[in-house]
Amino acid sequence: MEQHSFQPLEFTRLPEAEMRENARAFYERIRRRRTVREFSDRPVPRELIENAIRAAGSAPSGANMQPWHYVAVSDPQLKKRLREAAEVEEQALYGHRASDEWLRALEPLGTDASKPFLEIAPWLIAVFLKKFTIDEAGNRRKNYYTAESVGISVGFLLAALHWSGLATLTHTPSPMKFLAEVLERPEHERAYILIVTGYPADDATVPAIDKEPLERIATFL
Ligand code: IYR
Repeated sequence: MEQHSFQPLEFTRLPEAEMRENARAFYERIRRRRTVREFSDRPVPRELIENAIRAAGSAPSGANMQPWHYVAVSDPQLKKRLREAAEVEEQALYGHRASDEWLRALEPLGTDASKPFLEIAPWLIAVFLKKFTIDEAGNRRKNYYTAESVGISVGFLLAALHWSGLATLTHTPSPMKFLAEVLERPEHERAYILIVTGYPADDATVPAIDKEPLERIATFL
């Protein structure tokens, strides 16, 4: 393949004091993102979702293959179908599919097979991973580091939604095959995660959990 043309990097060098302040402010904001399971049905403008997906689409990816596809669902009928399909899988998961060890790990969160938020929240964003990209001529082009790339992109999406003032839930109904079926995605796309977003319910609660401090998660050499 021919090499890209190269252009000057757009980079703004900031005064160090401003960098420190930005680093602190970002941490203060992002650490307040919580996984929310109780949503308000208050509508959220589509523009917010579009811009969050644009942010996700700006993520780095293996050989810039951008191996993701985002399906944003606000249609009540589709949300109902997704909820019904998810609950069928989750009933099997909580009923017999999950190991005792897994169920014990979930116990503190108080989750169960009932997923009302899939109908209540104004937007569901289904994320698909593309092992291949099929071009206009129908040729399959292999993508690289797909799981890493989609994970990074979803990180951008979550940060963008939180930054916009929305609550998010990273939902991984298991198995997720129904997502591609209900949303009619092509066979080379695999469901990766379902992001639920909107305003939290007025009385939403979250588990009182904390994150490991820097010393526990990082080593500086
Ligand atoms: N998919 C199930 C179970 C579940 C699994 C994990 I790992 C979680 O962090 C939370 C839930 C559910 O959504 O209930």
